[in-house]
Amino acid sequence: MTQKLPADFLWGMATASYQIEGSPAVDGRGPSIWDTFSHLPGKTLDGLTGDVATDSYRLRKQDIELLKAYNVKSYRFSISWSRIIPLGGRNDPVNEKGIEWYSDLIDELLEADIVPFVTLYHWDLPQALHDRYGGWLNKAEIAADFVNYARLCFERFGDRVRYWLTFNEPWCISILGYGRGVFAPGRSSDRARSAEGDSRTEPWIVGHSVLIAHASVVKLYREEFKSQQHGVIGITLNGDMALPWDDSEECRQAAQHALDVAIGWFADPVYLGHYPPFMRELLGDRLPTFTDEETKLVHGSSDFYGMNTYTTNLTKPGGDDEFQGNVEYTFIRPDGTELGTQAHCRWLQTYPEGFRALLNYLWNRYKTPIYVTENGFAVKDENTMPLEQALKDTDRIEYFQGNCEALLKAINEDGVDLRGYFPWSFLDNFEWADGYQTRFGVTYVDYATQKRYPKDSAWFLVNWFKEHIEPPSKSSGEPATSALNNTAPNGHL
Ligand code: PNW
Repeated sequence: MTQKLPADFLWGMATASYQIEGSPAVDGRGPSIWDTFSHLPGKTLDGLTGDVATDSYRLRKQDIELLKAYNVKSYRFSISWSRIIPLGGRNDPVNEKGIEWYSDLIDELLEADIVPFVTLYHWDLPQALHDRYGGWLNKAEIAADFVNYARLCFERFGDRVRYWLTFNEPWCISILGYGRGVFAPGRSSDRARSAEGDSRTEPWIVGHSVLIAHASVVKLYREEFKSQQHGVIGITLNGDMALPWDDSEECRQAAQHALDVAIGWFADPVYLGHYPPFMRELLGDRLPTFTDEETKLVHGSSDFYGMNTYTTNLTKPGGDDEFQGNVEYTFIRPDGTELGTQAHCRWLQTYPEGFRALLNYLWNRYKTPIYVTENGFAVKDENTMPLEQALKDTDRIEYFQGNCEALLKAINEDGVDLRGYFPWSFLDNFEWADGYQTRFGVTYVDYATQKRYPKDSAWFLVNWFKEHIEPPSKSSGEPATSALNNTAPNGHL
């Protein structure tokens, strides 16, 4: 018998505001740290920015038509904070035009029977808050402003949104933004890169602020909105599987250290109530401590586990990169073979067994229902191929086929409570510091014309989910596919 996914399994495609919207100054939007950063010389590949991106602010209706053609059940997008509060702060004016745009998007998705899955923060902090008090470096101020922004979103969109994500990938926000200095705001101890910053302390301070801001917003939602709006809210963490390079105890330990810093840094406080002991060992008093009150606030502050994952690393002890737990990563096995197919990005190879192993690791450790909110592959050199060739994206299909089969087994054979899957990304888009050469889309975007062309992988996914999701049972009242009536997942949520 072929294995199936439950009728209410949520699958869809994902994007983020700054990566697709463009129109940075239209309808009163204020600048974000990514506008500033991407316009500085030398920060992004080819010096490119999100000024136009996939022009999705203007092409919203067209994009929704394409989502309909793909028959997705859900669409994950993020709200640009500075579109709806241009200066970002709790005493700053609200921009009704920006609110209207997202409100229309939500209405149009619901009309198309597509469930909105909304991220509040996908890295585009209002520049004014960075200038005013240092943004994420100032825990008390940023938490209060983030709560105010989230409240506005719940008030204005929460009657129609059942799935909320507070943050996308706090590890990336902290380490890439304040440690390595490769993402906005680009702070680092490396003075060749940045005039300001302290990579030894700031990432851990920022991570702590993000956890407090996240948990404060979840508290607000649960206390003031959940009983009327019936949604679920959680955080989404990046994290790739780490497997020991060989079967030595040292490599096994290295794998756990890698997971502790990549995932446990945020997941342990949220689901277990404390930072991983290894991080305290690694960082000493550079890692902030939670007050008792903060521990209470943070512990249990996510209704589900939002999982962004791309690859698997083989781990050996060594190196002095504390951002990956003083662990060395490789894709080359002891026998010299490579783990899988190489993507355009150095850090990404296919490895479905690792994806299944990570689902099991997270389920066993945190015992919380999982939504895979990002998973995807950038085909090597896709950007320089003729269009017809780029559309035949067999490496991406291989990647998704492997991971889809893996998730099916994780659910049916391993008993993992996995409730949704969102390939990254709906469209090729602005890949941050990597500009536009790295294409993660299942839809090709010709940036000269802004025309969209479905790649073969898009149709692969469409057909795969059509074949594998059980039809809604006739006995249950509401059809499971009705977006408006899609209630919160049941169980202990
Ligand atoms: C995620 N790394 O970021 C983001 O959520 C997306 O916005 C992004 O487009 C996508 O993955 C693809 O990169 C990451 O260096 C950025 O390991 C960098 C890394 C991982 C994830």
